[in-house]
Amino acid sequence: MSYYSIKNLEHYFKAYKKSVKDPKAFWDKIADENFTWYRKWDKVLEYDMQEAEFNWFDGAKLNITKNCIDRHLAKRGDKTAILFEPNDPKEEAQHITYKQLYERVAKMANVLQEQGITKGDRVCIYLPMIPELAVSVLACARIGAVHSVVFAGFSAKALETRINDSDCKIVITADGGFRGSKTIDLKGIVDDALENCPDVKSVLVVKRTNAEITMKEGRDHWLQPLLDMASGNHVAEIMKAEDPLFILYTSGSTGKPKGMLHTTAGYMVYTAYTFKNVFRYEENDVYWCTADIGWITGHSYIVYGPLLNGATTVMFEGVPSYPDFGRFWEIVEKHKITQFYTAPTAIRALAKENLDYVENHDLSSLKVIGSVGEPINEEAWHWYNDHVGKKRCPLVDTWWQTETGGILISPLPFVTPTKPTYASLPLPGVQPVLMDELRNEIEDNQVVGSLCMKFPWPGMARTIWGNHQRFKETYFTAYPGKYFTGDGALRDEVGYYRITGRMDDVVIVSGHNLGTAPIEDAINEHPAVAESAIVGFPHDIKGNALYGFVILKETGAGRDPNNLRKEINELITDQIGPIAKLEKIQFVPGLPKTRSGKIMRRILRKIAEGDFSNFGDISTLLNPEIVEEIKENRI
Ligand code: 6R9
Repeated sequence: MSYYSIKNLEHYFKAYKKSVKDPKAFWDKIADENFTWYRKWDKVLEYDMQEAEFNWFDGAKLNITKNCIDRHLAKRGDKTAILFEPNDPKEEAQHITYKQLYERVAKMANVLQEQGITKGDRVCIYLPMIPELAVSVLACARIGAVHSVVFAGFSAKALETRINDSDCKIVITADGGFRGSKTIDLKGIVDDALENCPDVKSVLVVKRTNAEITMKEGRDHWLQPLLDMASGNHVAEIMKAEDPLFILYTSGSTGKPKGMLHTTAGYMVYTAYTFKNVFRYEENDVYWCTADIGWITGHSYIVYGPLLNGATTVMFEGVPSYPDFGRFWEIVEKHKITQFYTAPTAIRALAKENLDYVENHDLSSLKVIGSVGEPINEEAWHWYNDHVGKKRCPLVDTWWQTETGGILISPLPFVTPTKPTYASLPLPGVQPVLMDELRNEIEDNQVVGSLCMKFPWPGMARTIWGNHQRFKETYFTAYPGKYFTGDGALRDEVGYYRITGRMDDVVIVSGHNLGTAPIEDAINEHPAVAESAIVGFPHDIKGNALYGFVILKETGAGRDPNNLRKEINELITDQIGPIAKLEKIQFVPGLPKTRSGKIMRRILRKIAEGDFSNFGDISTLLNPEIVEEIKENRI
């Protein structure tokens, strides 16, 4: 029996059972029947959960772009692969067929090789949501270079850290980017970042906004003339199953961002399989995920998963509010979108606006709607289900992470009955467990525990670039023998999972994971700041927003607090990006600390939330009196 495309609940249970009883046989068959290989594997899986070593499809040889593009050419050459919808609705959409995509990727691959990029080199991609972004990603994979896409909303400092951490040789960027009514000076940001990146030898620049920029002699090249000269054919590099495919940075709860490394064969098999089943993609569907390719959702479910299935995938350059709050629905109507995948923060923002924005558009093409990035609250779930899905389209609440490569827990449309706020059941091959503080498995229903995985799946990250020890410590030591997700969850009586949120110091603001530590580091650089602590608190639209508790030095005492607040947020914008700005800043004389000097964030979180009940035991604090004082002056 084939399990590549799950048809109904009984079929799902059979697949699931098989995948747990004999995971190797399960993945062997999926990999064997649905992809093109130069050589097949000798072993499906070898692993060691203690050492965090995973080896999937050992001995196999492949190129992921042969699977994303070449193999579709015979049957789907003239089918639209990428449908580009520009920021400005008056600019025409572009339909890039599989044939055209082949040629564009081939040209880009040839250009990269002419620039001296070879297998294993790291390439930083800092581009807005334009077709060249997907083309660059695929071109890297074509030649075996490791792409590191940095979200084009990150600051120069953040870009610099990421370029240096993975030692990128080249940066692909644009003269600028359009986002709603704004333009963003991407090239200027790259120039600033590169002042401290001595190893970057060349920069390729896409023309998008026609902004005036400076081109550094010998380093910077306009991309188009190079593409024009390049051949439209390219022989793909032959890659081993575990060769690196890409690095993508995600925030850690401490220190610098983690460069999660994904490899070739396992990631391919997993993203293709999950895309097919979670979105139930069928041949003439037009699938749209509103994420940015700068995040994992865009990697797995705008580029790789859809193209591996020969799908038409939409790339949207703009924002949901431009030119008005009807933009998403206008695009759904215009391109007759069948699967629509977005984030709760977008849903909450749109639900606040007049319902006419939705109702003025024909959404009857939709078949499946999805959510990702953070827990979707009940109100948002119902609004989305009622007004967008019209109670007719299953709403798939998909839980996963940068680290997991693909979706792990989600309903399958027309298969799994949905339940508001529940991500529901694990996908075949995924074995979640909930653990209590004593490291015992929680068997009871409705008890929150740490969400862990007790068995590997093909799409999981293999390491943190350059720091396997950190990978092991972050994910595989809290619960020995298991992968710890960092999330809390509970299970209901039928085995559905509900994700309750992060258990560490990562706050999800508008769907973006932000580690509080790097933001504190940024603030502490302000000459008037002595110390700071940042926590998340619930926010109507953003899901969470950031609340900063800041202790000032003597020098800050006489200063206008509002000016200080402005300066602090400017620092954060420079160091990390505007997404990390603080919603509220309270100046405090001290922070609640344990005797070992740890800030008691639990208490600060409660204060930020305005929940003054039950601070728990504060008697062990070094300075219990400070709690009262901070509470009194809460903003
Ligand atoms: C794909 C992505 C991962 C964190 C994850 C969790 C939260 C994502 C969720 C969800 C509840 C969902 N998260 N999807 N929480 N329900 N459906 O978002 O990756 O950016 O690495 O974030 O996002 O807390 O641990 P990433």
